[in-house]
Amino acid sequence: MYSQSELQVHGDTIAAISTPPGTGAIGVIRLSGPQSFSIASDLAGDLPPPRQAGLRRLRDEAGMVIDEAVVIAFPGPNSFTGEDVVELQGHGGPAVLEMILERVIELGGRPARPGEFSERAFLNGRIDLAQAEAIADLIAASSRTAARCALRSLQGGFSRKIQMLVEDLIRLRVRVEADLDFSDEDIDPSAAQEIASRLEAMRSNLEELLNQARQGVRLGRGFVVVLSGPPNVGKSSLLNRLADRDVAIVTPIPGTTRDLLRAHIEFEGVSVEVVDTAGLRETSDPIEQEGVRRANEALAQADLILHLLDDCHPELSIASESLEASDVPVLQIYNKIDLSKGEAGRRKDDAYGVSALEGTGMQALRTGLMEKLGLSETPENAFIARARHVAALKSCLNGLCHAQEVHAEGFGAELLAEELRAAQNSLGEITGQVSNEDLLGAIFSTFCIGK
Ligand SMILES: Nc1nc2c(ncn2[C@@H]2O[C@H](COP(=O)(O)OP(=O)(O)O)[C@@H](O)[C@H]2O)c(=O)[nH]1
Ligand SMILES: [Mg+2]
Repeated sequence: MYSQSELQVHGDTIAAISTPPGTGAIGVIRLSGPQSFSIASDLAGDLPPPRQAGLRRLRDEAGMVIDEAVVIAFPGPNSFTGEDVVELQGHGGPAVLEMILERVIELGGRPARPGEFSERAFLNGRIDLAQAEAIADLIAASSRTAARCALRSLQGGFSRKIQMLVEDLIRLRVRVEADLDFSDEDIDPSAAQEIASRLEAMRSNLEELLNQARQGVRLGRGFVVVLSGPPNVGKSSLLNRLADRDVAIVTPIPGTTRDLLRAHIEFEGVSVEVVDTAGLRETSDPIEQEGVRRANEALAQADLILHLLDDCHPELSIASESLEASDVPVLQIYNKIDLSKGEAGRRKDDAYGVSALEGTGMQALRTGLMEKLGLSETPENAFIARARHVAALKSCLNGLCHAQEVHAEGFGAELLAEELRAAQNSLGEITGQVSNEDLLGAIFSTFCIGK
């Protein structure tokens, strides 16, 4: 855990080109640290008043003008990093920006490591770890929904929920630890009941948050929908329909598709990858066998499985281990209703009749697919999350479940307090209240320079 004194170690001033490489109308160089203002005024002369833009000439050592730039100074602690920050908005050519950066380094700046600005913002308490990650997620967002959800995390939507749970946990710990002093006396049954119901309430809040975080991970990376079913039922035809282009080869020959085929589709601002697979069947063809193996692998990792059957022969399905063993949700689709004269659209909750050939029933299927992915109405409070957050929430949930057992079986306040402390630590890992250098290094090193 970072203590207050460690916040003071940043004696140096970091600098980086914060706009992407290449040419642009403007390019921004950012400085952060105690010497930011002195370096900037050596370069640009008098600095404009705090937070106000001023046009300045940036000069090299010999007094030659390198560029004309808009200069803005943000005094700490109310800056992005919490330190003195300067932004130099010069012309966006790589040569110009490099000359400016070089001069900043000559004047005492140090090139920033990837993510170092965000890391300093975290270490100085400007943002927590989940918010720092949300900056990277917002920049990397590939769909509008992902961007909106990342912004919500950046603004603290996710962190506040974690904080509320942490506070609940702290209150309960205080309550339980107070009992430790009276451990010789009999515990009041009504107090035990109260603790049990508080534990239960926390567990259910945590489960809800875990579900939201799982959805947040999918929103960040996009959803994966995998087509499966016996050969020749029309999986590749359905892929082509969903993608609205000719992605996969379609023939009347069973076993046409072997490799996994992927098509990126944007459904209502959310990125969805639809994966076509080899039909599942027993086969002696080694190529097709490998296809079936890959199909099963893809099925196990899907967010949703579209399981196709031929509506003329719905009995021709083969049991798939991955379908039965996994907890991946499944939509059952009866294809070729043009031949079977079957019912189009939704048949029952998770079953749809379509004709991939003629396109009938597709709208109902698309709607059902969005619903099943939990995307029909992206809730106003959806946020982006990472696998690391899900793991920490799971470990907190485990801790709470243990706490419930310990409490129910009357193992005593000491053990209960210990379980609650562990549960709270798991939550602290998400926001960085509990962290270590390795974790921080792993997180910030994936950022790009200047962030
Ligand atoms: N009549 C009819 N034929 C279809 C339909 N969907 C696919 N087919 C045909 O069924 C055969 C197998 O289709 P394909 O998409 O390759 O099936 P896959 O093996 O499951 O990928 C092809 O001849 C398709 O033209 C449909 O909805 N109606
Ligand atoms: Mg196919």
